[in-house]
Amino acid sequence: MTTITTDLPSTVDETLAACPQFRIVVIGKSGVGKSSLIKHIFNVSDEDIEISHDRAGKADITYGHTSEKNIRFILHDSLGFEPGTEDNWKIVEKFLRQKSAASSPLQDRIHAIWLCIETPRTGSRLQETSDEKLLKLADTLNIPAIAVFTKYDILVNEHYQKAQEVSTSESEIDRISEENAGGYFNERIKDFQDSTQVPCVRVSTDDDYPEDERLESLKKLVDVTRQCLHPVERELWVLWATAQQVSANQKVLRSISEGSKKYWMNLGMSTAFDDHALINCVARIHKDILKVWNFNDPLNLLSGVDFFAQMVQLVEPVLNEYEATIRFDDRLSHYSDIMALARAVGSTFAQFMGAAGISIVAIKYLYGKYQRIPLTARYLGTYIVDLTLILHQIFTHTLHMDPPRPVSVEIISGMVASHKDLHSKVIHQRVHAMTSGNVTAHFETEIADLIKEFLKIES
Ligand SMILES: Nc1nc2c(ncn2[C@@H]2O[C@H](COP(=O)(O)OP(=O)(O)OP(=O)(O)O)[C@@H](O)[C@H]2O)c(=O)[nH]1
Ligand SMILES: [Mg+2]
Repeated sequence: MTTITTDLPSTVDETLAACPQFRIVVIGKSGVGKSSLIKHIFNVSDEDIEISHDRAGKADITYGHTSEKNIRFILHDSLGFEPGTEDNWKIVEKFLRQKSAASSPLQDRIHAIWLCIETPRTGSRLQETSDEKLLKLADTLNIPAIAVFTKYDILVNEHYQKAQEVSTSESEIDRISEENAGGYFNERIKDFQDSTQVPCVRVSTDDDYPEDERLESLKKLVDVTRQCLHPVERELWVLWATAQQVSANQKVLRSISEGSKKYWMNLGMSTAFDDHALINCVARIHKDILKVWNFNDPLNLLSGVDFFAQMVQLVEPVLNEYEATIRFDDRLSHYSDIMALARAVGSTFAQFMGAAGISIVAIKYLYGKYQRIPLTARYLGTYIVDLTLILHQIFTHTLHMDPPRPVSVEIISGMVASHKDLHSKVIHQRVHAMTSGNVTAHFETEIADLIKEFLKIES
């Protein structure tokens, strides 16, 4: 797919230049569910990161697994410390010490550790001195660590069988088993939590576990991980939001904060875009938002000209009033006019937009110089809200699929169409109201608030 281009530098690339990949260590016994967790959180397959349990016993913590499907993380996979693997402790300890020195660059350091432990069940042991030793070391080295209790669904299933003895209603059995499993879990991990003081998160990646509960458990892990990141390393907040593939809200909040650093600031009234064609500004905003979402998009559909043309078409009604002020001759959108304009601006994309049915007024407006006028604020503001809501819908739609979940032409078109039917009119009216008088100095905050209001995100 031909992708859109822009000559403006990317803010997200600037933020992530010092540390482009989130380095995570995942430790746990063979079969505990490490690879399954990684697949779901980072939206990759076993083959993508060359890890599978067929290689049990061969996990080498010093090896950084990366994936082309998600370039924003590096995984260090390690077995736990079962009896007879004392050498492994020494290897892990040496590696953690090496990779945590405050003197080394942020990108070389370990940013978080997930210690995976199987969720305790009736009759199973939980406390392992080696686990506690590891968490103590992480604390000493100032590496954020989280205890991740895997296969939580098995515990719920145990309680499901008990709940069947007290109720016959399916929904009641589900409710009772979730509640009792939760109570049992909290009781079982209490001593561990008290002695280690690390956050404990229970997760499941099992297909048979209700989807809502499964996704909630994974989102919780993503949110807790984010909360553990040191506030002094704020670029890690953006990086984590970009790397993880479970929480849409983190993507939205970080694309807002990245946008607000430069290109969204005083939207329509800032000098950041002076001397550039408006289309370059829109393309920059579009591509920077995409960088934070970091979709599994091997065909570059979301940065491709087709989707960009769909977006331009969606936002086109914003130009209606402007169109009315243009002379009739200028409004003609004959194919020959578009070809002449395309030749004038030297763009095959302009031809493409013409062929896609976008009016010559819109094309002229986009290929004209960026102007500091309320219409520009309205256009860019509407574009940002529409794009963010559509990406949110694509993301949450694909979240229901098994990883890896690449985007497709059908999914994108479907989400654009449903957004157009359900939300775009209201959004256009709301942004129009914000820009009908003087545009406020912090218009970008109003735009961000509108996005959060629609998505019911509290920040
Ligand atoms: N019921 C249930 N099974 C799971 C869950 N997560 C993983 N499994 C199963 O547990 C087995 C081992 O999972 P892996 O993800 O390969 O475990 P691992 O920790 O990577 O194992 P090694 O690579 O050998 O160290 C597989 O059969 C998974 O399907 C879960 O949340 N619930
Ligand atoms: Mg594995």
